[in-house]
Amino acid sequence: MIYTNTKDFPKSFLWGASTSAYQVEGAWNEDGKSPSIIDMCNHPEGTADFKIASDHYHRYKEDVKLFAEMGLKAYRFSIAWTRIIPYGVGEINEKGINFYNDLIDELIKNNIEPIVTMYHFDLPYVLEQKGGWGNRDTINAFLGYAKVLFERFGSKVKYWLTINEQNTMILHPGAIGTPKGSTLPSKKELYKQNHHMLLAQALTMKLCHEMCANGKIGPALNTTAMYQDTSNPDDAIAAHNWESIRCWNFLDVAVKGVYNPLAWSYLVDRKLAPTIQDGDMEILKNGKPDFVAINYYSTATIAASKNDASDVSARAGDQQIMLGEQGVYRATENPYVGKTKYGWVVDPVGLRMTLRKVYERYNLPILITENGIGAPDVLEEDDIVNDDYRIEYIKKHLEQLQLAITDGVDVMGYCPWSAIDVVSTHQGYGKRYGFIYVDRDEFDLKDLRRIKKKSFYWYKNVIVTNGSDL
Ligand code: BGP
Repeated sequence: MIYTNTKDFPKSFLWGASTSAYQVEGAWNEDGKSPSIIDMCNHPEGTADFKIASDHYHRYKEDVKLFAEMGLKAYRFSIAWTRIIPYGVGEINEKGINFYNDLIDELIKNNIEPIVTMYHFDLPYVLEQKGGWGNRDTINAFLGYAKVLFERFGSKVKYWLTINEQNTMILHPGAIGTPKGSTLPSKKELYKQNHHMLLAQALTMKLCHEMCANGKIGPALNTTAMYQDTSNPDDAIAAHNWESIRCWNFLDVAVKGVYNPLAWSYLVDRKLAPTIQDGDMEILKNGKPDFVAINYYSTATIAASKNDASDVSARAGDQQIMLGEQGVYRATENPYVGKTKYGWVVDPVGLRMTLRKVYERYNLPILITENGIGAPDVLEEDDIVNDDYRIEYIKKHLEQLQLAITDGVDVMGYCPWSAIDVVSTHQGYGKRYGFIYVDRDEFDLKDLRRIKKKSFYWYKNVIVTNGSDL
């Protein structure tokens, strides 16, 4: 659809940016924090670990000041469960509470709306040792943690995200890593974990509405539209399979409280379906989100399976390298889209497509909680970082976002990844996403100085003009 006029970004649009605790904070074992599964994982050789990260734990005031200077209206960050309840259940660590209280106060003082992710890949290691998400007790442990968050921060935080990219954790467990000495769980085990996370999420959404009068809560999945490779009807069925298994299987449960029927048939046929206990479906039905958050990076292009081993993609460890599965679908190349240096598809129009599909399917406001380009940024003389490719990437995505708004999609805000440079989930510090450069290398921590990139100034102007000057 080509419009004669595009709609403006809404006045209340949440212009934001994102990070997550383990990728930005550092201080991995300070002030009573216990290790999470992330802290206990092997890191790919040659890449930084998360122990110091961007040292935000010690520099959050300076960082928030920079966020305010950039004009951010919202900041999406995650709270580390391991700082709040180091043993996973029971005793509360007041030092952890204080850190997030101070951070939230600092944001509010600077007119920045805090958007809190409750769980971003970092399960307390003590719970992992008891079976992690495969153990049903973890549902109650999560609910106990959620209760503490709502009690302590509920009067100040309006927007909550339950679990970040549950579909990444289930479909690409290798991207998050596994604690040293353990192997990747089987698919059957992963779908059991998935069911437990879905129950925890539904109970948490209900609890949020009971405890926080103004609270708004939603899931934050990695959601992307797909294209079928050709007009071959078999490609169309395969692409539909992919979409149902990768996206709707997670979102349908989160929003409608039911498993996606196509994905469920696949799970049953492959003997992967989780055991549903009495009362589970009711729990899922009673958890209702107020909005849907999406992390969007790439689209997939899908062809019919050849039903042999060649269906399975080689780079299964990466969350945006689309997977194939024998007898279900295979991923193919799309000649109409670009790619980042790391092989992630760049497809701004795909964002519009994704927003249209999600809105039409669920009719809930949408918050974009991640989108961005990872690149090996270079710090030039006189503290300059010329990240024109980032400006180009975000500009094109915002143009499509505006078209989606014109299409009638209710988009609440845009929080690109990332507010400041952070450690990549599995590709170290060389792969940067931030508007603010952090002066450190993979292993040389240098002075961790903060430097505004070119994109910082550009995004500031976008915000100040409420998106009218992209
Ligand atoms: C998402 C994660 C983020 C972040 C981002 C970029 O899947 O939610 O935590 O890491 O991807 O990914 P990467 O760091 O692997 O480039």
